[in-house]
Amino acid sequence: MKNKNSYIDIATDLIPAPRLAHSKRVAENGKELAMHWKDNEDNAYLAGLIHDIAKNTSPEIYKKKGITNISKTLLAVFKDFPCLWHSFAAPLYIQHMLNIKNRSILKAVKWHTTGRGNMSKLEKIIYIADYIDPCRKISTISYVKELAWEDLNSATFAISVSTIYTLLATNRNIHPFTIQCHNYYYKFIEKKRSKEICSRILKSLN
Ligand code: DGI
Ligand code: FE
Ligand code: FE
Repeated sequence: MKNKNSYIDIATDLIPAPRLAHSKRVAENGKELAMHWKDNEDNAYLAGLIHDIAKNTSPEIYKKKGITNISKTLLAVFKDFPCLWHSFAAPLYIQHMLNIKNRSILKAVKWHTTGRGNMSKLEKIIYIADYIDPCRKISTISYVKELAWEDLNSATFAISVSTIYTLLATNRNIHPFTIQCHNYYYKFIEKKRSKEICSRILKSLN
């Protein structure tokens, strides 16, 4: 792998300015969380920096860039869940454009939007670091931030509640991995705790 500065240069070339500013904040948040939870800080920084690198791409753009091995499953994601293409399709783009092969980084990027059951520490860190970026302007951010320093699983559960609630309230379809993430962390957390988190999130969203 290259050093941090060369990845920042590559990211600056490939990511439009406002998105780059968000990506740098997610990288910094990710690094801080990794430090706190004793995970690899460099991997967290890099995953945060590139997590949205495939935003505003499409199967057409991939083909133009010479990325031809797009699976049918990915094409279906582009059609049925356009918001999720940029995360699910990112590993292909990152391997092709940046030659990053580190599987834990690729997975953290892939799952940053939906989450999933049984995530690695880095996957949870990037899922959370992305959500708590102030650009999102969600009322739940400060509470989720608080949870993230106490317990990654509680923060992950809180985000899944917030995401599903918001999707339902705006009549959007819910991806099976979004639900898988919710159910996994629902079961993981003590019932009294999940009830408390859920009511805090819903109160804050209403
Ligand atoms: O890329 P960002 O804007 O930084 O944030 P993100 O990757 O978390 O994407 C957020 C968007 O993804 C938001 O509009 C909600 C959407 N999303 C997350 N889970 C699902 C979903 N959209 C649908 N339709 N279904 C999902 O399960
Ligand atoms: Fe994203
Ligand atoms: Fe993001």
